[in-house]
Amino acid sequence: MALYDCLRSFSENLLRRSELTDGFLTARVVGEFSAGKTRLLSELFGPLIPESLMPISSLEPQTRLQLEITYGDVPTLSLVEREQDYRPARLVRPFSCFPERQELANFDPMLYRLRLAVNEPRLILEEGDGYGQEKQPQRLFLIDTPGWSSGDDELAEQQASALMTGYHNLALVYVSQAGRLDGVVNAGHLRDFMSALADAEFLDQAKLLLVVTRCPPAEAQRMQQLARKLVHRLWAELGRDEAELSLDIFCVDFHAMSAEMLAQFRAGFWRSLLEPLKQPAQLAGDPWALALRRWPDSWDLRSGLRASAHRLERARALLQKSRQDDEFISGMNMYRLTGLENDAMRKKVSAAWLRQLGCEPADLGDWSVPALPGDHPLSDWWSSYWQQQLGQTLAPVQAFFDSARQAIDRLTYDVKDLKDYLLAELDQPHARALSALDSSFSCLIQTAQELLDEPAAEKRLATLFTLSLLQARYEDYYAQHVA
Ligand SMILES: Nc1nc2c(ncn2[C@@H]2O[C@H](COP(=O)(O)OP(=O)(O)OP(=O)(O)O)[C@@H](O)[C@H]2O)c(=O)[nH]1
Ligand SMILES: [Mg+2]
Repeated sequence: MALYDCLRSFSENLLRRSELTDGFLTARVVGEFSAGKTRLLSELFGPLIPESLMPISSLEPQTRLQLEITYGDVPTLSLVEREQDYRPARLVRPFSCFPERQELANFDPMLYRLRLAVNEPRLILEEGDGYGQEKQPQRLFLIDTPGWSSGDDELAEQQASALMTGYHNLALVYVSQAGRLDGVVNAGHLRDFMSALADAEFLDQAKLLLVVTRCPPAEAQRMQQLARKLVHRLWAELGRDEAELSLDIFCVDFHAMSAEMLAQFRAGFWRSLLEPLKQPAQLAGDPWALALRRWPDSWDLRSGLRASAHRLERARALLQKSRQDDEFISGMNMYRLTGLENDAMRKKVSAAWLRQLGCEPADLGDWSVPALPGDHPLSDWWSSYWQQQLGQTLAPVQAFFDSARQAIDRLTYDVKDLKDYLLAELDQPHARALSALDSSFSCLIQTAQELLDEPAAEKRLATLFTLSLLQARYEDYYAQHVA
């Protein structure tokens, strides 16, 4: 039960995501009104967004405040005050369903945002946002921005331009309807956008994901080429080199997409978006594995495993050297001690003993098991299980060597036969020490040495836990049946 408690509290602590903070890194989704920006995000997250919180897409200018989508254990939608990507968010109010445009009319788009949290692990930057030095996990933000209006609302126009790029960009996503891509209004907007893109600060190099919506599948290839040419032309007009821009183009028609096509689009979009992070492909993998991979080297248990095995080996080797047949200190007898004072006699026997064992006196007194650093998430398990079990295994060994030292310290001329004397004093402690080394826990330590070559931290730990539970159950069972 004690072991179970240790493991349970460890697993709860390990998976607590309280350390997750807002990163500076963003990917903004930009384009004209009704281009399909909001629709793109809804399609991307699909069932992860509950029906009631699904952002509204319509044919009128719809999105008024920036909508930040980021990671949350459970889906929530709230209004937050947050002026810049690098400022902390202050919760203003939560929503139980997505608000209409008019409901947000009094909130300045430059100061307020909506925040939608979804349980999408790809929105966690496992290694941080690449801005600060720390490599703690942080939230990534995908931000839906208000579209450019048709040109008659100058204020909205200015705001849309101001919100085009973020402070620290992973990528920018530009969305356009296929039919409007080379239209006059959009061409002007795209030019403005490209110059903002050229000035923006990126994690890596400038990165653009261009999504062309309402594109019939038959047109997709031609549209790809056209869009690429257009973007490269505008980029060149800014005096920039093609090689300085990473560009991926997606031509889609969300209305006419099979489930398979949608899945393909999603996978391709995420791959392209997250590519600058250069994170391992199984980013959305097992949360235990991810958490364990962030452990500092000083938390690696392998040195403790090695040290434990080393203690056992030393104990075995010394016990073996300490007795040859019925003789504990070979080649020594009372005749060879004739004429010596008590002290000199004891010194001589002690020296012979140490010579036989091939060690220093200190080696026989130190059987302690190394502790884990105090902040180690397993320090509880280690001290109340591992150290305690290993301590039990080694205590009789320590007791044997203590008895030997005491027997030597009590030696006088009254002893007639040294061999008989030592046998009487040490036979039982020696037998107890040997049998203590033959324990289920020493078997565990021996078996666990095979884990030293296992590269995956999560496998090492899972196997170690399984072995420890097996060993504890065995001991419980054995103790009950002996009783
Ligand atoms: N047929 C078709 N309709 C689409 C496609 N993409 C978006 N739409 C529709 O176009 C309309 C506008 O899409 P939204 O996602 O609201 O556009 P938006 O860019 O967010 O617009 P604002 O928020 O006003 O800036 C919605 O009715 C969408 O369902 C597409 O690929 N094909
Ligand atoms: Mg929108």
